[in-house]
Amino acid sequence: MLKDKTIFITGATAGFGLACVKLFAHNGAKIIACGRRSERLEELKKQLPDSVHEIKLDVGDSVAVKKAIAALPEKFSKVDVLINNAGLALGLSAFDKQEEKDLEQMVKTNIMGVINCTHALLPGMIERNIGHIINLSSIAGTYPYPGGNVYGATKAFVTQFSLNLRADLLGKNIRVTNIEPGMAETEFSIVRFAGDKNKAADIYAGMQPLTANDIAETILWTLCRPKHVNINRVEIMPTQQAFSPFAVSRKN
Ligand code: NDP
Ligand code: 8X3
Repeated sequence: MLKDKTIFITGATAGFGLACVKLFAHNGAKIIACGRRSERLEELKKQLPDSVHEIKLDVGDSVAVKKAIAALPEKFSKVDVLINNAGLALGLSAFDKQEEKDLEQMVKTNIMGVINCTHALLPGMIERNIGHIINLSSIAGTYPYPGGNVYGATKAFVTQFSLNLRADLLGKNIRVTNIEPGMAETEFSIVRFAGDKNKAADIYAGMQPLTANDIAETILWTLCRPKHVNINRVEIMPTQQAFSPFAVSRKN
């Protein structure tokens, strides 16, 4: 289904990104897999030697992003699809209790990472008049929750950036899709709780969360729509997750 497509995936060492690498390679794509953990990237390359070009990359580093993209080998140099997936939440405390370095890291990765990769790859797509940008936002970018403060705001940026890109790209053969998942069991909560696996497991206790593969299959579906069809946004939740009434603080 993806034969002859070259797909640049950030955050390819775990979760949604890793599931995308495997599913898309299986469907015939060439993949540029990015992440900071080089041992995992090497393992991917070993598993999929013909399909994967791996790059150790921090997406928040704009110089490194430009350098890596300029140095792509010929076979992987014409990127058709960018999947801005790398991202993280750090902490679930009220804003005043959050660590400053964690707030900076979320902004750098979730916002600047998306800007850096898009800015570096979009000109090539415009020149070749073909492309598809898939951004990983979240339901946290639309619906507030306690402790979501900066993480949710970074995802609101991603959602609005996706829509604004669509406006800029009208008349060009470049599609933009914003993916907005709810609870999905990946390494996301382990990262959020600084490696505390028990705390992470509690988030998904007694319910069936989305899987990384649910998201990879959703992205594959958006990629495989006919060229004249742009899926603007996909909001996707576990059946066992829904909305609550507004919270109210009452006097006793
Ligand atoms: P994981 O923690 O499983 O994977 C995150 C990936 O991002 C890893 O490959 C990690 O690789 C990479 N990453 C993190 N920081 C950087 C960085 N600075 N530079 C490059 N790569 C980086 O999480 P998910 O797969 O669940 O999350 C993927 C995306 O989906 C994120 O943007 C997240 O916000 C979003 N999302 C997740 C949901 C969930 O419930 N799981 C729901 C909604 C959205 P490495 O550490 O090797 O750099
Ligand atoms: C991740 C989903 O609800 O934990 O973006 O914020 S949630």
